[in-house]
Amino acid sequence: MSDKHQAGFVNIFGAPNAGKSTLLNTLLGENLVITSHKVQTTRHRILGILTEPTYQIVFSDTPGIMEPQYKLHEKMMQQVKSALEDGDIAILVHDINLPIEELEPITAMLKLKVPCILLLNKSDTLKDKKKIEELVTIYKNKFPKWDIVPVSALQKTNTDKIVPLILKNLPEAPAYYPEDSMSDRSERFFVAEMIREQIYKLYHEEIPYHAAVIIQAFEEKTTLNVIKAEIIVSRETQKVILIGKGGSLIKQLGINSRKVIEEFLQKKVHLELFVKVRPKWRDNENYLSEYGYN
Ligand SMILES: Nc1nc2c(ncn2[C@@H]2O[C@H](COP(=O)(O)OP(=O)(O)OP(=O)(O)O)[C@@H](O)[C@H]2O)c(=O)[nH]1
Ligand SMILES: [Mg+2]
Repeated sequence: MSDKHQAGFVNIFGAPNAGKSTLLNTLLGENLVITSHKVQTTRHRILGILTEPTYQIVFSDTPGIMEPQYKLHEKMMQQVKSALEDGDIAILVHDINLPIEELEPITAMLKLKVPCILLLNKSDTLKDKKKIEELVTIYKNKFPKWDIVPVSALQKTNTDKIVPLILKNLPEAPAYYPEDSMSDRSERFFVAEMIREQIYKLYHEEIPYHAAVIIQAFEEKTTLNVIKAEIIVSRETQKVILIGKGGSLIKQLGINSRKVIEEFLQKKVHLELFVKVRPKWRDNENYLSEYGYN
């Protein structure tokens, strides 16, 4: 038996909503990072670690690449840049329904110097298989050095092709993380993210974009965990919407969040949610660093 072991960093980049986080979850076989049908769901670089006997792939999910409008967005783009610095391989996720031109600002920003796998995602939405082949040819002509694969991250179509392509270029190295670690982030971080995911599901329009979630207390008792979380919004009117008539919506948010958190922690949870208004928090350095965006 050969004792070759490969390990390295594979960063997942792309436009907002391309399906980067969905892809990471599919590759890990686990719902680690949050997803939503709205843009700008992911705000941090989050590691997702896939360990097998002969290799360890340290994936990074990153925020969707865009022109920053707030300091929060600038912080998000810094997270993308930090992933650029230590990558061995890049995965670029592109919605197959979008024109090829929409990749230009992204490749211009990334200036990739590492091997790249371009995934034409959401291929399940194109019923005409011939059209998929045609598109692959067009992208291959434009990016001759890259591996190009049409996939569906959601339906898990063709996603089994990705790891073998990574292993083609992954360096020989010992594992970077213990074999049982799934991420670099804490349970508290993922609990805050799960509440944010439920906010994306329950509220419409601008609310999710203005909301941050901070875990104030995380007490592990023998039979249950007591978790207190603050939801930060930018305006009084958003607080009113978040709470809902007679507290009905915040109550629903608590019920939905508790359910997923209990599944994640495999333990009963007592969850308390508080809403706070912090005007213009998305443009305030102090708030941003207090809320973990640095
Ligand atoms: N039909 C279809 N939908 C997909 C596929 N992959 C992702 N989606 C959907 O696209 C939306 C965005 O997915 P995310 O994984 O959150 O996208 P993202 O690139 O991480 O987005 P940001 O974090 O906002 O940059 C969600 O509603 C997903 O369910 C796919 O292969 N097919
Ligand atoms: Mg995402």
